[in-house]
Amino acid sequence: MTDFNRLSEAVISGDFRQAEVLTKQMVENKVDPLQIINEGLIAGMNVVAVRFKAGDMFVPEVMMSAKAMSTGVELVKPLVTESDITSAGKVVIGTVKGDMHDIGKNLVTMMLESVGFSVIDLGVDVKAETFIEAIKEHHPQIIGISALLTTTMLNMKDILDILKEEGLRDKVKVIIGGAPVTQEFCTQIGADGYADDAAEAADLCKRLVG
Ligand code: B1M
Repeated sequence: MTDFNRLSEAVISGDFRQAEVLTKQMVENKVDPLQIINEGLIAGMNVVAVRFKAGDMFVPEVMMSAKAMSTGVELVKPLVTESDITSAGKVVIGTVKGDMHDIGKNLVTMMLESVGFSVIDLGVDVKAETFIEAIKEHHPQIIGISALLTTTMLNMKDILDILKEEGLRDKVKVIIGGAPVTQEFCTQIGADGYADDAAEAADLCKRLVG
């Protein structure tokens, strides 16, 4: 079994202490931080996703897996975001109203910071009005909205509507993402871009700020 497999197993079994020990060991052994995330932590979470869907894992167990994943990500984060690039731009990000999923959003945040964006993270269950207040306060070039539920992704449209009402739509680009979100949905609600994963989100933001 490779170290990546062991780390995936720790995520799957929700053993956050083991995830911490293994991630620390890999960091000390100078393993590429993005490989730790993709081949260890996300690989484990992908198995959790399949088992949750099949009814072989339940919410409390998935929460333990999420905790193990976040424990690993927090340890790797400083290495990925250790960058002396001056700010590439400002992004306000959050998970849409009604939705508590934050693992993907946190990875997108980390990836954006690693390519030099300064990111204001509004957290989860973020109301459209909160995005508006943040735009007025921080003047970002981009807002990023994440949704993991087919029900809550519909709330993304509310944010675009309220941006128009407030006369802010042409002042900020809007990007969206999350497991149920597609390019088709992005076009349908009139957002400026969709990204399939965190690395794509960083590329998209770079393109949008020109
Ligand atoms: Co939830 N959950 N969950 N869950 N959960 C899903 C999403 C689900 C698909 C599982 C399933 O049944 N198959 C399902 C939704 C079904 C649907 O809508 N059709 C579901 C459900 C039903 C629920 C509850 C309703 C369960 C319940 O209570 N009965 C409940 C809802 C709570 C709420 O939000 N109101 C719930 C709760 C939870 C937990 C709390 C247990 C936990 C979340 C912990 C946390 O986030 N802190 C959880 C988890 C972990 C999952 C699964 C298993 C994994 C999600 C995840 O973290 N993936 C998920 C199954 C799945 O997604 N297939 C599931 C790993 C992460 C790295 O990927 O988030 O997709 P992802 O992010 C990717 C890309 O999507 C993209 O980049 C990321 C990195 O590459 N991306 C963006 C994400 N955001 C982006 C934004 C961008 C750009 C790219 O621009 C701004």
